[in-house]
Amino acid sequence: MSAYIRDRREFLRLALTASCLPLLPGPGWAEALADDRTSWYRKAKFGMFIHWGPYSQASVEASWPIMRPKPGEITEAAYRALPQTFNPVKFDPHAFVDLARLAGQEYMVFTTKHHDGFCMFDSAYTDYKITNTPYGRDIVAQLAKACGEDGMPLGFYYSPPDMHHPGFRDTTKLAAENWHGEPQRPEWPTYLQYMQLQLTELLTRYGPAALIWFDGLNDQKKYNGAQVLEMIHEMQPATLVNDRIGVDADYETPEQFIPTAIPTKGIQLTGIDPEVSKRLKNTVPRPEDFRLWETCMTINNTWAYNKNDHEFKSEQTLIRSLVEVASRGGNFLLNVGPQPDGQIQPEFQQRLRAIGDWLTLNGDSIYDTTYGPIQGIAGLRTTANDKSIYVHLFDWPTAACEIPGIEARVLSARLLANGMPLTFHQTEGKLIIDLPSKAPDPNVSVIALKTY
Ligand code: FHN
Repeated sequence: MSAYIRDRREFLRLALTASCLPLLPGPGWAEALADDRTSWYRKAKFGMFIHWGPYSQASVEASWPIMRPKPGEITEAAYRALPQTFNPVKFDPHAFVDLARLAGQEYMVFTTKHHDGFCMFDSAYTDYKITNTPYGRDIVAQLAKACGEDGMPLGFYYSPPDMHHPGFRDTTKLAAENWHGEPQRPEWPTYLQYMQLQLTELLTRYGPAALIWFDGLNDQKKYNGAQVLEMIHEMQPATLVNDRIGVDADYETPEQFIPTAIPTKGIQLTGIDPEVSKRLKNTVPRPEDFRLWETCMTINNTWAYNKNDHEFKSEQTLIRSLVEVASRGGNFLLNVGPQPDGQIQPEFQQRLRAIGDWLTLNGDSIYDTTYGPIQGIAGLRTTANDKSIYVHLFDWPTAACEIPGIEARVLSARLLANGMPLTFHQTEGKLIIDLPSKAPDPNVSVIALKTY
């Protein structure tokens, strides 16, 4: 594990234990981070997304079976009955944290409430919750405690759409009829208040909330996002917020795709004009124009556990996706959907451990880096920090690697995985690096260029 990770984790562990978890951090803790709020996130680069709830018993996606029912799939009544049998007796929060650590994932985001409205925490404002199941215990509390003990930043996914609350929609109808929500109804303000009360529970009961991952779907302005942000930051100033409650907030969240250009402020990632995208594709923005962003992605095709989904991405695809994201300055939030018994399936574990093994040798080229100075060369990606440029090679060149456009003066070059020094020469902005015949890594090999 790179020195950077050890030191940072030590800082976090001290900061968190000194704050007498699970109570809120002591005075000054959050404020100390508040003025440098995104620093830990920019350094962490790689996180674990967790989609988990009673729906995992039915091998269906979270919430969508009642919002957009498909013939032959589970009925709304059967979906709503799932909590009655939910009993993940093998759930061990430390196992989730340990797997994230083995994968090299430096933060976690957990579904506290998905669109179906079921709460994986013991909310005082609803009976539709984990403590009213055969399992009976607060999952969020256990995960928060385990994360606090490990110094693992924990974020809360929270869905503003809520199919269960009568203020969000007329619940005498099937969700399929009004899942967008009905802000025109007089009951709507009661839902906004419910949402604020639950966010208050999440931000005052479970220790530091690294971030709130809203998932507002469409017409997000109806949630009064600016007011929600203000309330969040009154309780925890350091908590980051994503872009899915109708306000830009701290970072953008392309889902299941990696932007082809480095995101910049004012340019939307999705639906970008192809011409604009092409023009932006290989440009390297000024740091002040960069827009913080995070791609979230599944390992197979489903967010929730699905025993029938065997389309697992290969470890090479996942490692290269992490490199692709990091090379454009983004974070990579890779998802697991735990089984109904509380364990994470072996196919996910195997891939996550493989990514972790790669990061153990090459993590310095990902953690605490930003987008590299060279973009748009097939089979080659770059990341950078203040002292180095990291060249990621997807395909191993035969004798030498020729990189145009590196303006910084290169002081040394080495293979990151094994430290092997490399000879090179640099003329008119072109860098030519002599390479051994065999690639050090079958997935992505990294050359570290010291530039300062
Ligand atoms: O509808 C959800 C979906 O179930 C999943 O939670 C993803 C994760 O980002 N977000 C929404 C789809 O955009």
